[in-house]
Amino acid sequence: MVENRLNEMHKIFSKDGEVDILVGIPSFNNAQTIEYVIKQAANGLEENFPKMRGIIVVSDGNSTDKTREIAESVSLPKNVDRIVTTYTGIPGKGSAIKLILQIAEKLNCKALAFLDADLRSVTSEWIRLLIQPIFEGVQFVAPRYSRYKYDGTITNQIAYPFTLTLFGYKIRQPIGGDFGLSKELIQLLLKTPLWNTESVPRFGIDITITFTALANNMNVGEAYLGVKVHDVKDPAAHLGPMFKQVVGALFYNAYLYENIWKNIVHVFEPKIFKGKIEETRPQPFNVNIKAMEETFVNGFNEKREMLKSVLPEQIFELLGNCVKELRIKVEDWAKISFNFLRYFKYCSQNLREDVLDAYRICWLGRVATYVKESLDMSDEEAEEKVNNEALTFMKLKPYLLSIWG
Ligand SMILES: Nc1nc2c(ncn2[C@@H]2O[C@H](COP(=O)(O)OP(=O)(O)O)[C@@H](O)[C@H]2O)c(=O)[nH]1
Ligand SMILES: [Mg+2]
Repeated sequence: MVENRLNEMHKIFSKDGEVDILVGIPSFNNAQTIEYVIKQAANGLEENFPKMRGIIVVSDGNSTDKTREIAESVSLPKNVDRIVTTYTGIPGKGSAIKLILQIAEKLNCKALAFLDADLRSVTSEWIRLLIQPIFEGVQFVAPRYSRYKYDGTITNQIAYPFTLTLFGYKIRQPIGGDFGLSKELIQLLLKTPLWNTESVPRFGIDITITFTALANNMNVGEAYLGVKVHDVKDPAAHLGPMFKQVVGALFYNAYLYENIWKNIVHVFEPKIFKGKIEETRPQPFNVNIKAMEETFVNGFNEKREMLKSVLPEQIFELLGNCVKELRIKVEDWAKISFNFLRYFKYCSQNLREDVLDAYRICWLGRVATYVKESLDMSDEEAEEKVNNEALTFMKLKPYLLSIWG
């Protein structure tokens, strides 16, 4: 069925020769922003790669607003084609991305950039910064943004420190979503066995892209894209399912590549690509410290028996003390996190959801601590704090290896 559709697309879009660059946009109810994102993508292809053939693919999750109609109607430059399509299978960002990867492979594209459909700060320069390095031999380009100190709470407390600990790579936004990919990475991703998990077809796709590139020792770079303005989410109110999908996928990737990361001890700095990006300050917003702390304390009490059975005794006690003090220091957070990673590997499928939810509750306790510790910090100072904390995780890698067995 998918194969038929892909063959059809191949017939239409390959008739005048090869498509060089594909810009893929997963969308779901983005009627407010999709036109702007497509226009910036099209301008980026026209301005920066005028001699190449580009195609914009919108892979939509059956939006109930006018996302697809708007996407079909945006006018495009001569060197840019378009496909607006819906994917089949598990509803989620990962399924949308998989269809884009399949189209890119079928059309034999040389480079692929992903852009989120809810972006308000994307410019045509983003396309140059995500794609040009691929033509220069980089195989994976991750984004780097200026973000408000309380934005990116899953990234700062989990995805970034784990990426650094496991692979030694300072990829600051491993789940940023706006990526540049080479042909080799597209092929590897299509082959990952993790499509069968419950999380990778959903929000677990971004960490899967990053870990697949790092585990396969690809040449990686970062593109500095300035401020990321998109639809913001409050950690206590909106990030429940997303947390479980991102972290579940991170854990699955960690098991898949354990024999690779076990041997990595050095820190690598990716090459950073910079361009004409306007410097503006990220918009501050409030997070609800009290709501996070309440969920942490109440959640710990509700899940006490389960936590006691899944965590080693000292770690359970350590967590109990954190609840009493309403504070999770970064060293403790690293140890708690490593124990969840280790436990999840052996736990039965029907317990996984509950274990991830318990880790989510701890994470809210950790985010509350981080927010309180950084109240008086500038974004730059908070950035330095996040970097130092990730290095603390990395220094505790021997502890992770000791409990891994
Ligand atoms: N096709 C499709 N796209 C999705 C789905 N969920 C999210 N997306 C898209 O994935 C991108 C990132 O989602 P978003 O909710 O902004 O997540 P965040 O920015 O990572 O917090 C956006 O372009 C969404 O439209 C889905 O179920 N199907
Ligand atoms: Mg978003």
